[in-house]
Amino acid sequence: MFSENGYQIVENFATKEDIVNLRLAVSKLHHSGRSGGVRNIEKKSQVINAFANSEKVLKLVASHIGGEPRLARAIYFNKTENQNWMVAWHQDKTTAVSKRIACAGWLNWSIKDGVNHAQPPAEVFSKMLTVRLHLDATNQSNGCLRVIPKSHLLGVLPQEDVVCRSSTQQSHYCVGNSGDLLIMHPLLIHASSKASTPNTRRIIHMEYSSYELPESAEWA
Ligand SMILES: O=C(O)CCC(=O)C(=O)O
Repeated sequence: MFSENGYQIVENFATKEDIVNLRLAVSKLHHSGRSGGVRNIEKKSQVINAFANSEKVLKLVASHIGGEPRLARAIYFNKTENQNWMVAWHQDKTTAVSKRIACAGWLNWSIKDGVNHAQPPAEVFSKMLTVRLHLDATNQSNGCLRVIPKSHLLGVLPQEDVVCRSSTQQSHYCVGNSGDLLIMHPLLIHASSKASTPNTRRIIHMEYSSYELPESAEWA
C-alpha cells in the first residue's frame, strides 16, 4: 500500500483508448538524440495535458495527498535499443515552479528546458505525489523502475546515505502492464537499470502537489 510502502501499482487505470491516444501523442514529441526523456510534455501536447489534468487522475492524487493537487511537471521516458540508459539510486528532490521563490528552504535553483527548478523545503514533499503511467508492460528485462520500500520515511537524505541504503536494503521491481499506474512518494529511493532485452518502455511521468506555494508562485 502507498501509505505504508511509499509506492503502489494501480492496475488498469487508463483505458485502451487513453493508451492509443497517448502513444500517438508521445510519438510526436521531439526526442533529442542523446537523452532518454522529454521534459515539459504537458506544455508540448494537448492530449497529454488533458490526461494529466483529467478529473480521474486529479481525484486519485487528491485521495493520497489531499487539497487541490496541481500538476508540477511531466516527463516522457522511453528506453529502446538505441537509447538504453540507467539511473543510479536517488530520491526526486527537484521540482518545477513558475518563478524563483526567495523564501528560506528553496535550494539549488536551475533552469531546465526553460522552466525554473529547485529543491523545495522538506515539508513540501508530504504534499507531493509522483504518478507514472505505463504505456507498455514494464519488467526487469526492459528496465522497469526499482524502489526501496518505505525509504520515503527517511526524509531528504544526503546522496551517500541513499547509496548506503541501496546496498543494504531489499529493493522491489515495479513490474506493471500497459495502462497501469505506479504512484510513488518522490523521496522513495529508486533507480532504473539498462534494459537487458531492449524493447520500447514508454512511461508518462507526472508529479503533483497540493502545497500552496508562497510569493504567488505556481506549480509549473
Ligand atoms: O523512468 C525511469 O526508469 C527512471 C526515471 C527516474 O529515475 C526519475 O524520474 O527520477
